[in-house]
Formats: sequence, C-alpha cells, structure tokens
Amino acid sequence: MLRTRPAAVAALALSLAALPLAPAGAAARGGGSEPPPSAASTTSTASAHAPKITPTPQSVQARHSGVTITRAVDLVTGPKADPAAVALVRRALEGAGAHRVEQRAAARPGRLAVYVDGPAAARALKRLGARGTAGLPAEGYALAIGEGRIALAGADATGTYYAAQSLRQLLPQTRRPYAHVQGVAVRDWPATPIRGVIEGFYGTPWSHKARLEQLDFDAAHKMNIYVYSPKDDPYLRAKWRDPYPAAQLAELKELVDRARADHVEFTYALSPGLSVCYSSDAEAKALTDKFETLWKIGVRTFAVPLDDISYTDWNCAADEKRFGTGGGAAGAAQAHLLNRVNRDFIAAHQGAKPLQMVPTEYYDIKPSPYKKALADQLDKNVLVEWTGVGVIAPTMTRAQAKTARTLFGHQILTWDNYPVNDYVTDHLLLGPFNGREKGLAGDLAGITANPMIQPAASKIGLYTVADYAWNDQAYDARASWSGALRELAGGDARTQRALRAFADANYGSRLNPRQAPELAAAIEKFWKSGNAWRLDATLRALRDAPDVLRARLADRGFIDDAGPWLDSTKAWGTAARTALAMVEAVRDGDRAVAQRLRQRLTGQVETAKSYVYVDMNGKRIPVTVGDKVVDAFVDKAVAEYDAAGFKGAAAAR
Ligand code: LTM
Repeated sequence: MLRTRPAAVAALALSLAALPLAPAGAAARGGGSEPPPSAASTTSTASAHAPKITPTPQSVQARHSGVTITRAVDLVTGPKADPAAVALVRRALEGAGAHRVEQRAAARPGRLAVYVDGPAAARALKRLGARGTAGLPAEGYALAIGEGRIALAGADATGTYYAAQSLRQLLPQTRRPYAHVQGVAVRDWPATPIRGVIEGFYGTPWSHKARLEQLDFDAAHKMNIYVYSPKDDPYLRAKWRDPYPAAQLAELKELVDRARADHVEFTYALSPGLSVCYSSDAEAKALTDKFETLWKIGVRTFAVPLDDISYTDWNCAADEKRFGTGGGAAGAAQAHLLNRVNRDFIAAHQGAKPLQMVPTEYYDIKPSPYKKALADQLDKNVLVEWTGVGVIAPTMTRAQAKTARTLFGHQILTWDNYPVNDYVTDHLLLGPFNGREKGLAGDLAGITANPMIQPAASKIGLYTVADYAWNDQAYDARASWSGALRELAGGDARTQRALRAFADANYGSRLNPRQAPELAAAIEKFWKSGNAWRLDATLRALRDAPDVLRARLADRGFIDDAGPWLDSTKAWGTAARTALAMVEAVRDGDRAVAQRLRQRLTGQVETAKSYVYVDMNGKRIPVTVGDKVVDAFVDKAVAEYDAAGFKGAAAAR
C-alpha cells in the first residue's frame, strides 16, 4: 500500500475514535492552532500577484520616487472638482496618517501636495511625466504619485471619483504620519460603459441596509449602476400600477440619494407584463405616472423588464384585435408600449437616461418573429437586456453577443445571471465570474449581474464581475477570486485562509462546473498517495473555517447570510475527518476502531445534511455544501470499509 504516514500521525484514527459520540454541530471548537492552507491554496497565484487596485487598472507603472504622507497635507482642487471625490481623497489621506488636510489655492513647501482636477492637477501630472486626461473615454482617469505630490484627474466627475477610489487603495491605513507611499502612474478607463448589479431575483428582497451597502460596494469597485428590480416587490409586478406607500418611497429616495453620492445610477425597473393591456392609453399613462413618482425622488434611469411572462396570452381583448396573435404580435405590442414610454416620458424629461427593457425572449439567439418585431419597431435608443445563450449562461462569447445585437437590432446590455441562486436556493455560489470571453465587454452597452438572495455573500462574485467588466482583457477568474477573498478578509491572513476553504467548498455553479476544486484536488491526491496527514490538515481547515469566520470576519452580514452553510461545512469537515480516520483504521486492519468510526460517521453525515435555509414563504430547504466532493469522499471511504468486510455492527449509511 502506497501510504506515507508520519509516526506522529499514526494515532490519528485512534484519537478520533476516542472522541465522544457528539453531534457534529457540537464538535470541538477552534482547536487552538492555525489551520494550514490546503494543498492547492499554497500553490495558488493568490496574494503574490494580485493588483493593489481593484478592479484591475488598464495601465499601472511603478515610479522610482514615492511620497511621504506628511502630518499636514495641502489639498488643491479644481473649480469643478467632484465633491464626492474630494471628500474621498480627504478621508483616504486622514486614514493614511495625515492629521490635517487643508484645502488651499496653492500648495506650500515641506508638505505633501495633493491635486484633484483642474489646471493645477494637469500641471502636476505633467511634472510627474504622466499623461493628462485628454483622449480618455468617459469615466477614465489619470493618477500619479511621486516627488512630493499626488495628482489625480478624471475625464469627467465619475472619472475623478474613480481616481480617488484608486488612490484610497494605494494609501496605507495608519494613524501615524510619515508613511512612505510607492510612486506610481495609473491611466485607467472602463472596458464597457455600464457596469453593475441588478437586484432581479425571486425570493426575499434585499433589506434597505443591504442595498445601501451594495451601493457603497459598487462605488468602491467602479460599478456605476444598480437596477432595482426584485421580483418579490409587489409594487414592481403584481401591483405595478399602485403608488408606493410613503415609507417605502422614502426608503427608495434614500437609495437614490446614496447612489448619486456614490456615482451609481439608480435604475428603477417596472414590470407590468403580468397584467398590462399594451394597446391601452390608460395603461401607458399608469406606467408613466408610476415612473413620474420615481422621477420626483431623483431617479433618472428607467427599465421595463418583460421577462417571465406569457406572450401567447393577451391580458385584454383589445390587444388581440390590434396586434393579432403569436410572437410577432407580442413584439409589436411591447414595442408600441415601450415607444410610448420612451417618447412620452423619457424624451419629455431632460436628463433622463436611455430606457432599458428586458425582452420576453431574453435567453437565446434564435431568429424569431418576436425578435424581428422588436428589431423593426422598438425605438433605436432603447437598450435591450439579454442573459446570453441560456437563462444561466455557462459561457458567453463575442460572436453570441454580436448575433444578439443583430437579431434584436438594439444595443445589448447583459443581464448576467451570476451569482444569483434563486433557482438553487440550497446553494451559496461563491466562485468567480467565469466563462465570459475576453473582448466581450467592448461589444456590449454594459454588463449587469444578478446577485444571490444573500447580499453580503454575493460580494465575492460581484467583486469578480466588477473586475471583469472594468478590464476584461486582464481578467483572470482565479486571481480575481483570490482578490475578493483578500478584500473580504480585511487583510487578516487566518480569516482569508478560512474564507478560502469555505468559498472553495461552495464554489460550484453553472459558470464554475467544478465544485470545491481545491478540496477535490486534495482528496484526489490522498486516494493516489495514501498520505492521510495532508488530507487531514485540509479537512481540519475546512472543519475549523466556520468557527474562524464567526470569530474573526468583520462583515457580520456575511456570517448571517452564510449561517446554515457554515454549520453544514463544519459538520461535513467533521464527518470527512472521521471517514478518513476510518479508512486509515481499515488499512491498519484495526477492526474495532474502524467499526466505531463507521458508527459515528452515520450520525455526523446526518448532521451535515440537517441544516436548512428558510425561504420567504417559510419553506425549509436543506443546504448543500461541497456536493459530489465531500459526500463522495465519505461514500468512497464507506465503500472501502465495506469491501474490507468489517461491516459487523455498524449502521448502514
Ligand atoms: O433572468 C431573467 C431576465 N429573469 C429571471 C430572473 O429574475 C431570475 O433571477 C433568473 C435566475 O433564476 N432567471 C430568470 O429567468
């Protein structure tokens, strides 16, 4: 038998066998020592090569000379400098050890000088040998650090704000002055104009607090849109004509205000398709009246999603009379209503952004009478949303996007169904955005991602979406995923390792077909080498990860979101360790220990499968973790036990 089994671990099976038969949920906590990283994670590209700025900038050049954050810093701002950018720069400097940040017309010698926009920033960029903003696309920016000065400027206000976001990431976090900051020149711009999140899933809508946090997260990751479209807000679908109660409207206004401060476009999406009569003037007016209430609280971007409705059934006889039947008639009816909204509302409101719509055929690129009707009849300045080929598209190519653009006859904004989990509510989807071809971003009007029901847990996936949407050419899914974990862990190495083990066990999705890739690799290695010690270290790390996260992760929302999955991960880690020890006992010919462990395993697996997510209707859904990896490992271990003929008194699984 090819096994490497250091003497110190020979007692593994015995020591596990000696533990009391406690339920997995109550298994030993912490264990005292820091869990070692799993085999695969030690070889990952994770921290070493990750960029300091996220999303990955288009161009970063290190400079020889850096700057020192002096106790007093002079801030010189252009006359039209974006106030949010200036405030962010000030906060970042204060967080980096500057005790006084004084806004002045000109900088004084002996102090760090920081220039934000305007002629002084342009001069400072030039002195630092960096190009200015000329030629940058919308939202692009230039940022340079060196020779006692920091200069940043944007192609527009959002660009300046993004320059400030990048500067925030480059500055240290310290209360002490005189920290040194490496010199750098950044020239950066987005790969696609619209980037963000569409809260468009079925199930418990996000809380108001979660939405506010999401808007700040968008800003920090240079995402510029948040689409309000939760399927289970009744005022968006079933009761689309009804005005919002005052309290709910006040909350929406707070979101709109926060979005504006964050340079995020709050987009209001109303879905009348369940009951609308497309040909009716009164219905068109009901729709624009509802939009008007949102316009009054500051919304400037609107959408009309017509997904997940039947277009073969009309809601009124007048529509059949006017448009006929079939897909072509449905396309004509939708174009009629949307064009009215576009002309009577969007065109009539100065400052309104282009209307967005979700077609009923949003998930393919098959030519059809419906798509042809939209292509021919829908106003050309309406953006059409599309999920790719498939509702959850495992991959998305440039050729597909170009075909969609041709078939729909409109610019395409993707509604990318990742990391949404409303169709697999037993799973958390914690892997990266994946399978999108490089160059795709440039073919699109933009990319919006539909998140999970769990807002904080969505941030791993959304970090990677932001990274792709900003710079798809440089995107590396695994490196971006590592960056997301590092950010969420807040720089704490132990938390980051625990987060990695947990996210790995919840990695799989249609975009990431391999579940738990690092754990699976460690298990495969064990079956090949027989080195139980290494696998046990990985399993211990998995078992302990939930406790580490509960004790150390600053984002408590993540802990709340992940509750049952954390419990199940710990229990599976416990069960898998028992299974491993049982295999070791079998291989040692230790029948008594093997039987005891086999007996224990049954209860531990039951516990691992017992944790539930409770949905908005009170339905209890057993959660799934590491499926077809950790459970398959246990099954294989049991098969080896069975094959050894030790069955005896042990309960069957
Ligand atoms: O994707 C679209 C356009 N519509 C719905 C979403 O609301 C839902 O969240 C996803 C995932 O289940 N699928 C849809 O069809």
